[in-house]
Amino acid sequence: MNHAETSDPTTPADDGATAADHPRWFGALAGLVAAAVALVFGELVAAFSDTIPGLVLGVGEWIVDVTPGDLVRANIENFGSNGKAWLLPGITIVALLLGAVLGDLSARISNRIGIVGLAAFGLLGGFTTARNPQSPAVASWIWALVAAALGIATLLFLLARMHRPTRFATVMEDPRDKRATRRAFLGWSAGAGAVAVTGFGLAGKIDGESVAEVARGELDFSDLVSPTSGPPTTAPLAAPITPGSFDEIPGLASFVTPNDTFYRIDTAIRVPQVDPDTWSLSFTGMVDNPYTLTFDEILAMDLEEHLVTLSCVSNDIGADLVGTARWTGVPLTTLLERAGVQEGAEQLVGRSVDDWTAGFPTNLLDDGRTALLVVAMNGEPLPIVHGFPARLVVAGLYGYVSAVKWIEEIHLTTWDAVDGYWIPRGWAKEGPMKTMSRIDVPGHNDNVDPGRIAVAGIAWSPPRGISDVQLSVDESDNWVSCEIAAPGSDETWVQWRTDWDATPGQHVLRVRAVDGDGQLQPIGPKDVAPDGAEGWHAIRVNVRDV
Ligand SMILES: Nc1nc2c(c(=O)[nH]1)N[C@H]1C(S)=C(S)[C@@H](COP(=O)(O)O)O[C@H]1N2
Ligand SMILES: [Mo]
Repeated sequence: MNHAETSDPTTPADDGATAADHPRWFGALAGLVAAAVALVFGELVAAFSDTIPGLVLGVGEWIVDVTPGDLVRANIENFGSNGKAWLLPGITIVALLLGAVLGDLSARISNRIGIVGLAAFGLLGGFTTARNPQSPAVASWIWALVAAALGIATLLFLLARMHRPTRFATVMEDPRDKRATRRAFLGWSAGAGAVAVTGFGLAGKIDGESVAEVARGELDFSDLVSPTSGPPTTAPLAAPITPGSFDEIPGLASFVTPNDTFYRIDTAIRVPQVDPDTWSLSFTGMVDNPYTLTFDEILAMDLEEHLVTLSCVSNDIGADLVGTARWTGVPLTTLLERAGVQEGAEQLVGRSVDDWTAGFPTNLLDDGRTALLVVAMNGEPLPIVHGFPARLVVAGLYGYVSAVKWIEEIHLTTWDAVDGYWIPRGWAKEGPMKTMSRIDVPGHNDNVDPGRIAVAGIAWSPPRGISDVQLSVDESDNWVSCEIAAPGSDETWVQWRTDWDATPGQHVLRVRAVDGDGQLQPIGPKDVAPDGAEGWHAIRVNVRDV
């Protein structure tokens, strides 16, 4: 920028054209381009760093954190998967529009408005990017303020172009010619806009593999565990058992959920990228021997493998925020024995690298249920979105009170001392999983041919297990037991199937399960908040006339 031309950036120059001579949207365009330059600079910094987020992301994380849970209770839990899809584009658009407003006000009233406004952007960006525990605070602040400064410089430069063409243009055209001024302004704006767009594309390209992805790729877990650990005993089944699985039924959830289709729920807009070489897990609080484990130390321990069904408390009747995987890791009881849990330590609180927390009663571990510090999922290192390098999985508890991903601390404390992340946001402090069943085949509203067709689905009630699954047709009280495929354990779902003689017309199919203690699944319906949905899944099927 040539300072001779903008000696006083806060007052319009009095020679040449003035802002009032131009279409009103010129100022807005200048502001929009300036905001874009600042945002894109932030994206470029983020692309080069594993830990500094872009400005938009920083603001997004902050919004997720401060949104009152009771306002958007069920939705907010989904920020980690599809619920956040609108958030970052939304923030970007709002930021660009605010930039446009600032540019307009600057052009018409005073450049000070743009300077102060963009500086405020920078402060918000610095505050929001620095506050995440994964981010280096000082560097985050510096880059946010540099981004804002670049935005301000761009705005002042473009505003100055509105008042008078560049020196280059003066050689060729009359500097008093409004059209030349306009052409120069639009040219510079288009140029700066193109730089921003290019930068944005570049940021996407540069953003390569993180340390976590590289380290995960180098791990070989093919012989991590000798298959000695048998599944816990199963409940006596009232339903007929079929050996094997019903995996061959099209449309039915496979008994083991593949990693790439396993549901994902977390508050992380930016998936934590943890370097296992520098990561460690600490045992703290009410323990006699606080200690810290490295990733290699964990891998060297005796690992066990268990099939466990994990569900989100937000899983509604008939929904799919539930999955079953083969989890490999160290039993929590082994790790806690070494720590020496003190009398009165009623709660185990896990904390992740992004400061998410979940807690459950320590005495739940006394009943022998599977509770693992997990390093592998279905024989592979934990996928990054599922908690690499390590997470907790506790059979029979919803994820929000137990299944801490990217864990770095296990803290023993009293029941009242700590509330996990979702508790003050309106969810129940205790989160035992409820008995649930689901019809997968046929699908709701499917059109089928009359005759004998397979009806199939899943049912779960960890750690109690499932003893019966029953189907009813057309609201009848005649509940018929279905076949159950040999269950993995009481801690997993079961697949069930039955044959149904479909007659032409519209029909309703309902399913309900009985748990391993003989308790019938509650009829509900109850909403997912505050402690998990209840109710029998029903679907409508249209049977064709033939
Ligand atoms: N660090 C962290 N761990 C977390 C969460 C989170 O938001 N952050 N969400 C929990 C919730 S609500 C659920 S249901 C499970 C989901 O685990 P998954 O994404 O591997 O299926 O993770 C749990 N662990
Ligand atoms: Mo969840």
